[in-house]
Amino acid sequence: MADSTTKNCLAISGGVGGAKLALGLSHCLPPAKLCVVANTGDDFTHLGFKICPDLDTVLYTLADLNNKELGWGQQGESWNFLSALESMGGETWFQLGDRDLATHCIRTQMLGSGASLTEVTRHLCEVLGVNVDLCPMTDDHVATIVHCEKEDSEGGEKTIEPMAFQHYFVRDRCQPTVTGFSFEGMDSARPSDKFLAALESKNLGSILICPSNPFVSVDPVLKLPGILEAMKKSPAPVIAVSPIVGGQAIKGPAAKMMAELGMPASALAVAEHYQGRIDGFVIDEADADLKEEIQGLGIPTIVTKSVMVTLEDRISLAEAVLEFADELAS
Ligand code: FO1
Repeated sequence: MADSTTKNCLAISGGVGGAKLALGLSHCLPPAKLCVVANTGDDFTHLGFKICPDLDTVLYTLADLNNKELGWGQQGESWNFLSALESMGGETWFQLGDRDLATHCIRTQMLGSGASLTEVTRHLCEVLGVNVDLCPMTDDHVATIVHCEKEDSEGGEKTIEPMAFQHYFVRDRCQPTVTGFSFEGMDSARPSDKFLAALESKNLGSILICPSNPFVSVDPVLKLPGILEAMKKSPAPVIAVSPIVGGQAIKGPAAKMMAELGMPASALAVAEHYQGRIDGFVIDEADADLKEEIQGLGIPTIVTKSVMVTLEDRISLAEAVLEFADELAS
């Protein structure tokens, strides 16, 4: 068996695609060998609760509690809180299920008494029986801001309006036209200790960028001060899995964002976006014809089945990526 089973793996995850690959990896590696770092740029405080969508999507997926239809929150949810809230005139555009609410309540309470987001996440993993090392990219405040085109009421000249991520993603259903992104708090944010420790581990064999949105799920992680330098210093190869297959995003607004940013929604454009920050790239069989061009960027590339429908798909993609890491490392 490739020696990746003895090497540590660090997976950078955001959203559903990241959680799927994280699950596949958790079936290939002993828990102590897998660290999953989740984007926290989507986090926000809503109705007084601290909500961490990308952490919770991985947490629930690894605990097999995730709502597979919605892609967020828990399966078998009840919505009594939300309907009571609605009857009282509360904000219900961001739907909080009753079980999911317990997570936000515990997290808000622990943060309020001084715990770090890392400590909160460790507690949630413990109580939900998740023994993979899941941690936030940072314990500091970082908020992804989506810059959107705004027509003034008379339909006159267009202005650009900075929008909080969840307002863009959920309240406005990703409809606004995106012109760019910024990350509030980034300059003074520090990577979490767990993230840095995983990156600096002597036994690190692979750093995987999961098939997540490059702009709003991956870039916030890579833009944390010191991370790119630490990744370059590490002997472990950095491998990204394309979230774009056949010109489409498997889930979410990545393809729409790329079009609005003037980029073709293709795996090649994703590779160009990551160029200089990755050592290898993974594309789906549907995009096999792009392999030469991507390798022409100086990025070794493998073609495999990257669309994950079943658990077996998740596991075989994880195996393919770990094997690729071993090849690049040797
Ligand atoms: N996404 C939606 O499209 N609608 C929702 O009402 C919604 C609620 C929600 C509650 C908790 C949570 O952790 C995630 C939730 N999401 C919802 C998804 C969330 O906006 C996204 O998962 C990320 O921010 C982007 O990956």
